[in-house]
Amino acid sequence: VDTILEDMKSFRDEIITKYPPKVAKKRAKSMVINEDPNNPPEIQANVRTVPGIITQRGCTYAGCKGVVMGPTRDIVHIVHGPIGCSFYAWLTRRNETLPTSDSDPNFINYCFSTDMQEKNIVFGGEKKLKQAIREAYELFHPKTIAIYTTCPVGLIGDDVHRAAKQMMKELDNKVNIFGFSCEGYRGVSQSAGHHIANNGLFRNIIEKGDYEVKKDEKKYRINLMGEYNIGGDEFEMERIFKECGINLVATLSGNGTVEKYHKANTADLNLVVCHRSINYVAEMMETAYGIPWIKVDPLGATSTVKMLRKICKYFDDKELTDRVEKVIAEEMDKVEKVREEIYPKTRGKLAMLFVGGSRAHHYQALFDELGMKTISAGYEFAHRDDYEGRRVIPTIKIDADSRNIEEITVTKDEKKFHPRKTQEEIDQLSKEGVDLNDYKGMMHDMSKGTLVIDDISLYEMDKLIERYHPNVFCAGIKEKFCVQKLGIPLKQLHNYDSGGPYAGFKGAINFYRDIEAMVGASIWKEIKAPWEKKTYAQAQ
Ligand code: CFN
Ligand code: HCA
Repeated sequence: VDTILEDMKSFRDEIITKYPPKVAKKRAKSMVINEDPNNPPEIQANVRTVPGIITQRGCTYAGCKGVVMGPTRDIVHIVHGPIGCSFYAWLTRRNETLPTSDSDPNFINYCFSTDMQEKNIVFGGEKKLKQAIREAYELFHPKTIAIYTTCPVGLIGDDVHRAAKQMMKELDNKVNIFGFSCEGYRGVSQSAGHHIANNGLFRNIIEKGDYEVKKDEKKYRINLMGEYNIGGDEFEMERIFKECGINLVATLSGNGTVEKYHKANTADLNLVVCHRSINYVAEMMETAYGIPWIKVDPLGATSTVKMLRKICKYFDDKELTDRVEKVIAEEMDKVEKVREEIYPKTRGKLAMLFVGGSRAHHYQALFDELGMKTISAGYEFAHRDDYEGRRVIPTIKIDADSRNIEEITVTKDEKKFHPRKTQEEIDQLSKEGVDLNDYKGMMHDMSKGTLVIDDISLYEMDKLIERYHPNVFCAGIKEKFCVQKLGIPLKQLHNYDSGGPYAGFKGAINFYRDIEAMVGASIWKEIKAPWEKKTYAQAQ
């Protein structure tokens, strides 16, 4: 490993020199050697992909509809646009749902779209959208309908917000209808879509919720934010919280319902799993209602333990702490038994992770537990703080880009300000050493000399693999078969292929087993990468 890390500097420089000068200048800033993990170097992130480069990124619509809003199962999500946009966001993310009864709504299995045609592009699609809303209401009687705009809708200028208002009136306000202007091209990646979704989620749902904690309601109330129940992760977390006596009020948005979101304001604490996608709502809830948020990471058994202890530290209650420690001891016993058996087979192997805006960081802990070394990693669309870990000043500024959303001015004096914790109390907790906000980034947790690449290109990925032959490469479906044709197994960290859950204790065990099977399979040696064949001609 040490030799690899020494070589990485020259590898980086070689890659950059292959690019035309202008491109090289841009890419150089996004490819950095993590020289001092305690004081990570600056990295360029959240900027436009150089046109012509093959990127891993998705679009703003994907971030808004697919990621943040999509998992809410009692909303009818209507995609206003050509059918492909809806089709390609139809269950591919493997966000699981589990209604509690037949009357508990679950619309996730449906794919709602206005299926815009050329005629609608020329003459406008608002009529078609309104008809779609009418039909969806008659067929499914949802309490909430959300509309998502795709690129062509933005280009022709359909006003989905006006359509939403008109339809609410037509349906006698029996259904809450609102729109998201999340056209794919609006931002440089999914990230802009997260922001747009957060603004709409806060304004149209959370703000309309309850603020009163009823007398008979249980204590230790938390919300789980930025947890989307991929492969059942949220179910495993629910299980752990239940064992510990921690009360989960709402999860945003895995297996989520508007009904639960309306109770979110009654929680004591917000746990933020994916900071990238939901930090805006977390900040707004802290500012508006005084509910503090902490970053947590349930990926990896040790991270899960840390998460649980962090929650205990916040509540500072012996009864809770004792119960949680008992759960930790029992669960870790089971985890360790499996880990000890697998560790000798995975120890010393190499991993690379290029995913999204949080998993490329969180999953490194699971590889650490297997004794595997992450030599290179990067996000698709994260921001500098996700890498460098610097504090972002809390702000309640609403993105002016999301049309029809005015600045929200919620003051602490307003009645709805969370009654149980004032800002002064929060400040006091913080002074007492309660780790309210943990602002470490990915680079803090990586070894010295590792190569960190933002928005990696296909070319850079190919070259990384050619030079360092990792034992496993972690990315998504677009990369999967390119990488496997090079003789390297690819683990999808988005949808877990068909596996999961990977969060929590049971998840860690699943992950250990799946990775062991991948890195231990001899079949990969049979696949020859192009450069291992005689006929391979290197492009200059
Ligand atoms: S579930 Fe999350 S954890 S929400 Fe985000 S940044 Fe995507 S859909 Mo794919 S797997 Fe990925 Fe993260 Fe947060 Fe998922 S790393 S790219 S937009 N993501
Ligand atoms: C998205 C969703 C995605 C894509 C996964 C992939 C997901 O960003 O549009 O590229 O394999 O997790 O489903 O990130």
